[in-house]
Amino acid sequence: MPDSERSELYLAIVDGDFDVAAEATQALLDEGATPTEILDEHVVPAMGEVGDLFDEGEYFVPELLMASKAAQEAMSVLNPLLKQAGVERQGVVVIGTVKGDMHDIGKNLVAATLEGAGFEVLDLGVNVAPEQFVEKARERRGEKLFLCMSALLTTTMPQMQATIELLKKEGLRDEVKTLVGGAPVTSEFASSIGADGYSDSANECVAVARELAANW
Ligand code: B12
Repeated sequence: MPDSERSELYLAIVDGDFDVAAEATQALLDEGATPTEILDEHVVPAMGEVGDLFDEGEYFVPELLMASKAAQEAMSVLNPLLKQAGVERQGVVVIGTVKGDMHDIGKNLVAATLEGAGFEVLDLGVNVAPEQFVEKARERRGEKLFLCMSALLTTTMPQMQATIELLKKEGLRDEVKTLVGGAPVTSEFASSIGADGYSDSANECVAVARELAANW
């Protein structure tokens, strides 16, 4: 994208200027942009460019960390608004990034968007072991329960299958809908491990969860 078409927020994220990201987010809100538009048109594509720069060897881990901090500053302004937008209660979501994986920007976007769409969200954070997911699911038995797992590393994707297998072993599999996502995850992978749903974006995840809730 040429510099002239990039917003101040987009550039703040790509350049890792975390001290201006919150202010730039507020400026977009003041101009009338909705929180979802800001996510889809600024935060997510900017992180995509950061990923490309990393892939091309232009950026290294310190630049990634600065960019993530800037994206998180933007999210700190958007999260309360996404939550406020809440409508009728849709079900309970237990969400986390799988064991061995510390990436949480996408997971946090999905959590905030589901919360904004009316789901009660229990965020277990990062590096969540199968046992922790299953324990939390057991606590909320009897409700419309969604277990959402995020993975950004190919090496941690097998933890999703391990969690689904543990749900089966513990006799909980039929009571919980499992959704998986994260950059390396595909719908083929989701089907191959027996997950109930997959999406490559936070908004689409809401649509998938709503459909599953409607057909519970
Ligand atoms: C930011 C980042 C980091 C940050 C993370 C900060 C944070 N708090 O999250 C830091 C610097 C810490 C980091 C560390 C590492 N990283 Co990193 N990182 C990235 C980067 C650039 C962006 C990820 C991101 O935030 N994307 C933006 C979000 C919005 O997108 P997303 O996560 O995909 O989420 C969206 C969808 O996937 C979906 N989604 C996500 N979760 C879920 C869940 C459900 C249920 C559903 C339905 C949907 C869904 O919705 C989201 C919103 O639209 C990617 C590159 C890339 N292109 O992805 C590399 C990348 C993921 N990292 C990589 C690597 C290798 C590492 C390190 C091993 C580097 C190192 N040598 O130390 C460590 C691993 C640490 C660990 N154990 O986890 C590799 C992974 C390669 C692979 N094939 O496994 C990537 C792909 C970079 C690369 N090309 O090499 N990283």
